[in-house]
Amino acid sequence: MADKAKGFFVTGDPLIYGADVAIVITLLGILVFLTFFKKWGWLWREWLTTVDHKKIGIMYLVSSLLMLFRGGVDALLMRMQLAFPNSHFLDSQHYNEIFTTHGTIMILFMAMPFMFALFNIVVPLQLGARDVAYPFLNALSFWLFFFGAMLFNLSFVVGGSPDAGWLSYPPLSELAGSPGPGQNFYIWGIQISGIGSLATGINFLVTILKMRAPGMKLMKMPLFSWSVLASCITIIFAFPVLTVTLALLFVDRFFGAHIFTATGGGNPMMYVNLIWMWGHPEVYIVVLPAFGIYSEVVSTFSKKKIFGYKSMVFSMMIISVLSYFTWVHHFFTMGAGADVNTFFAITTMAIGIPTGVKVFNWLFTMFRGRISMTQPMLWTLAFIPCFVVGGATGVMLAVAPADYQYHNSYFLIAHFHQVLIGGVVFGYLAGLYYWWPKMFGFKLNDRLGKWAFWTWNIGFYVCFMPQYALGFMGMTRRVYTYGWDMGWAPYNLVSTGGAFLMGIGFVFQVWQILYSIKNGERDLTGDPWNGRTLEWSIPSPAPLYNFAHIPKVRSDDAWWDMKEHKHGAASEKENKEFEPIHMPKNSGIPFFMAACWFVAGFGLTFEWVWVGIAGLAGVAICLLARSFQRKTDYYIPVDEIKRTEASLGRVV
Ligand code: HEM
Ligand SMILES: [Cu+2]
Repeated sequence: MADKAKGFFVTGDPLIYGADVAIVITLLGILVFLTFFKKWGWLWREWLTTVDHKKIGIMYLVSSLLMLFRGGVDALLMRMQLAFPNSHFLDSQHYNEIFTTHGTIMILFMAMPFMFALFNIVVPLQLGARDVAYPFLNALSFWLFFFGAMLFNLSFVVGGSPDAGWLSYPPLSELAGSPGPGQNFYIWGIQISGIGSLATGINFLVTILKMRAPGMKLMKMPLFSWSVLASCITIIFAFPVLTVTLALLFVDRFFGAHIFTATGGGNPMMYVNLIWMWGHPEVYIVVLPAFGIYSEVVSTFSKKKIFGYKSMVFSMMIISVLSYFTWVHHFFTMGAGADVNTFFAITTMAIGIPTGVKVFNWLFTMFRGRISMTQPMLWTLAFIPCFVVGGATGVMLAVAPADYQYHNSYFLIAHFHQVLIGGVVFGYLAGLYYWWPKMFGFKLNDRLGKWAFWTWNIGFYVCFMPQYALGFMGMTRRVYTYGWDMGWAPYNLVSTGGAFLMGIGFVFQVWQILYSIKNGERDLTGDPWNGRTLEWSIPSPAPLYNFAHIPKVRSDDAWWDMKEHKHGAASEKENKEFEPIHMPKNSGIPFFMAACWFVAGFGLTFEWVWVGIAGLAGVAICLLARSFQRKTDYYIPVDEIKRTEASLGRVV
C-alpha cells in the first residue's frame, strides 16, 4: 500500500511537498470560506452554471492569471537554476519537467484562456449583440479548458509531470522514452482543453458572422472583432490537427502501435510535421487578437480613426492564411533539403510584410493625434519596438542556412519570448487595462500600474537581451547546467535578475488589482476613455442583457459617430418601447460533462481502463440529458429591464 502510494504521489522533493501543503491548505480554505459565508448556492447559481458570456470571460481571466503565476514561478525556478554555473538547485529531471510545464502552461493555459477571456467579454458587446451564438457551448468550452488545465496541473503532485518539452517530440514522448503517466497527463490535459478551444473558435466565428447589430457590415466591424475572426478561422483549421496528433501519440503509447517510432516502421518526423502544422498557426492564433487590441487602443487614445482600416483587415487575413505555410521553419536542420527549406524561408519572411503594414498603420494613426498616455496606451507603445526587434530576429532565424547556427540555441529562446511577451502578453495586458472598467465598473490604479509597467519592461530587456548573446556564444536551450569555463555566467546572472524584475512587475499588478477593488475610481459613464466602439455605449459593468435596445449602426466607429451626430443610443432619451428580452437559461450540464471528461482523462492517464470508460459514459449521459432538456430559454420581462436600466442611471 505504502509502495503504491509512493508510485502515485510524487515524493522526494521539498518543492513538491510544499506544493502538496499549499494545495491542501488552499482547498480547505476555499471550502471553509464557502461554507462559513454560505456561498455554495451563490457559487453554483452565479458562476458554475452561468451561460453569460461576460461571466464566462471573467472565469477565463481569473484562471489565466493563476496560470500566469504558475508558469511564472516555473520560469523563475529555471532562471534561478541557470543563474550560476554548476548549480544544484534543481536536478536535470526536475529541470526537464519544469521547462515542459512552463511552455505548455504559458501557451495553452495562460495565453489561450486570456485571449478567450477578452473574446468573451468584448466581442458580443462590440457587435451590439446580446450573447454569443451558442451560449451553452460557450460554457462547455470554458469548463473543458478548466478541467483540462486542472488535469495537466495535477501531474505536479500526482504521478509526475511530463518532461519531453512543450511539443513532446517522439521518440522521447513514446512509452520507451517516457514510461510514467506524465506524458499521458500531457496528452489528455491538452486534448480536453483543445476540444474546448475548437468549440470556442466555431462559436465566435458564427457569432461574428451572424450576430452583428443591424447595419454593421463586415467592413464596418471594429478591428478587434476582425482580429478575433482571423484568429477563429485559424483555430478551426489548426486545432483538429492537434487533436489527431495527440490521439495518434496516445495510440502509440496505449496500444503499442509504432506510428511515430522508427524501430517499428513508423516515422517520428511525421509527428514533428503534424505538431508544427498546429504549433505554428497557434502562435498567430494568440498574436492576432493582440493586434486587434493595439488597433482599438491606438485609435481611442490618439482620438483618431485608425489609419488604413482596410489594409489592417487584409493584413490580418493574409497572416492567418500564410501562417499555414511556414511550419517547416521549426526544423530546417532536420534534412528536408535546400528547395523545401527555401520555400519555407520565403513564406516565413513574407509574413513580415503584412506585419510591417500594421506597424506603420499604428504609427500613422498616432501621427498628429492627441495622444493620452493611459495604461493601455503605455503597453501599446512598449509593444511596438519590442515586437519590431522580435520580428527582425525572427527574420534572422528564417534564413535557413543561418538557422543551422541558431537552431535550438538561446538566441531562439530570446526571440520567441520577445514576440510572445512583447507581442502577446503586452497586448493582452493592454486589453485588460482597456476593458477592465467595462468588466468591473471601476478603473485600475494608475500609479501602481506605472510601477508594474516599468518593472515588467525594464525586466524584459534585462532578462532577454543577454540571451541573444548567449545564443551566439553557443548556449543551447534546455541545458540545465553549465561550467565556469563556458564564459556564460555573467550573462545568465543578469538575465535571472531581469526575470525577477518581471516577477516584481506581476506582484505590482496583483497589488494594483487588490488596491483598486477597494479604492478604484468608479466608472459611472460607461464610457471612461471616450471610446469609439459599441461596448462603450452601455453602462459598466454591462447588464445581463447587454443592450436594452439593439443599436443601429450607420458607420465604422459606430459609437463615436452616434456621439458626434447625437443619433441612435447617444440620444436614446426618447422613450422607445422596451420589449421582453430572450435569454438562455443557466445549466449545470457543461460543468458536469467537463468533470466527466476529467475523470475519463484521469483514468486513461493511469491506464485504469474502467475509470476511463466510466468517465466517457458520464459524458454520454450528459449529452443525452442535454438533448432531453426542453426549457432552455426564458424572457426578461419589461419591468425588470426598466428597473435595471433605471438603477444604472439610464433614463427610461
Ligand atoms: C516571466 C517571463 C518568462 C521567463 C523568465 C521565461 C523563461 C523561460 C526559460 C528559462 C525557459 C527554458 C529555456 C530552456 O532551458 O530551454 C523557457 C522556455 C519556454 N517559454 Fe518561457 N519565460 C517567460 C515567459 C513566457 C511566456 C509568456 C511564454 C508564452 C506565452 C513562454 C513560453 C515558453 C515556451 C514555449 C518555452 C519552451 C519550452 C520548451 O523548451 O519545451 N514563456 N522560458
Ligand atoms: Cu513557426
